[in-house]
Amino acid sequence: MRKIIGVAAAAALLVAMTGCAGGGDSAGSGGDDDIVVGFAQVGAESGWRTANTKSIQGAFEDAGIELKFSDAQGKQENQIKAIRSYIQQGVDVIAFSPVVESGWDAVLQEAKDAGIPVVLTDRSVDSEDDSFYESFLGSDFILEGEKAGQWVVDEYADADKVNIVELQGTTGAAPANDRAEGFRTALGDDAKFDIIASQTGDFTRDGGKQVMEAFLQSNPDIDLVYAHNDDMGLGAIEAIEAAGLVPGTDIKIVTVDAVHDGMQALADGKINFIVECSPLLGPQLVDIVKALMAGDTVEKRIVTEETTFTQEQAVEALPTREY
Ligand code: GYE
Repeated sequence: MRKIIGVAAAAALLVAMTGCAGGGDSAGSGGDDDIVVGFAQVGAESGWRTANTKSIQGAFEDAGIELKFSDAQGKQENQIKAIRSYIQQGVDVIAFSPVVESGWDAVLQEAKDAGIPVVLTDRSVDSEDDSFYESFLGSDFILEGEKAGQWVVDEYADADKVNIVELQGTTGAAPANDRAEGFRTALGDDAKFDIIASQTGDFTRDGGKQVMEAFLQSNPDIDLVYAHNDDMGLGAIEAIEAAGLVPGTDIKIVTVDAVHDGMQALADGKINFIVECSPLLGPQLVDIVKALMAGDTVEKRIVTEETTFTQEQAVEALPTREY
């Protein structure tokens, strides 16, 4: 009898310990099985986003952590609704990639009041109060814009005049704001670089195509397209070809992301340079969630490491690319 009680007590202790390691306020018996994370995604606007969603869903599945996932279809109000619903459901951690930078303070305050830690992935918010979130995991978009601009400076070192058109990302989104800024910083005040037109293509292929068609109609003399992502660059390629011009030769193209279709176009000579932006944030997000649940401190800012690709480098990298 005593032995049976002993075994039961040991089992109860084990349950208590693993329950504790699982953390959060959800009681239960498993370890990571107990953690519930709510993730509010931007949408499915680009190849980057699709790869990002896949990385996040795959990483949580591998880790055995329950992930509630919502797709905001590019609308901030949908994301706010999703976050509110995660708060109501009492998830352990909320993660999201903010569609735009501003307008988050109210809902973030609600999460804070509910004691639910928030992790920003990919894009940041412009809130003054950084106690609204535990960590921001993602790229340095200003640096990406600077890398794109630096390539232009080097490529056109001997030119007298360079007419540039810019396909901007979603208006108000951190990567649109920052990639525009970084690019201009790199070009500096050299008057030979002239951004003759700049408009949003909303990070989509279709948007890039339509805006580029309009640019081509009103500007006969475009030297270069700077697209804030590959998808808009791919749309621009279609518009350029439809206008009877050769992308990569008649009009050069520099983009950001380095997703598979972009890298293929770079290898094919239709894009001239790509600045990488990694969407593979899932495993790191899982690590952050686990650390938060264990009560460990997490870095407030975790910057993704990334590189750049020329056409030759794309040919080499393509066969082993993960996305
Ligand atoms: O570059 C673009 C996507 O936020 C970094 O969003 C991300 C951007 C990415 O739609 O393709």
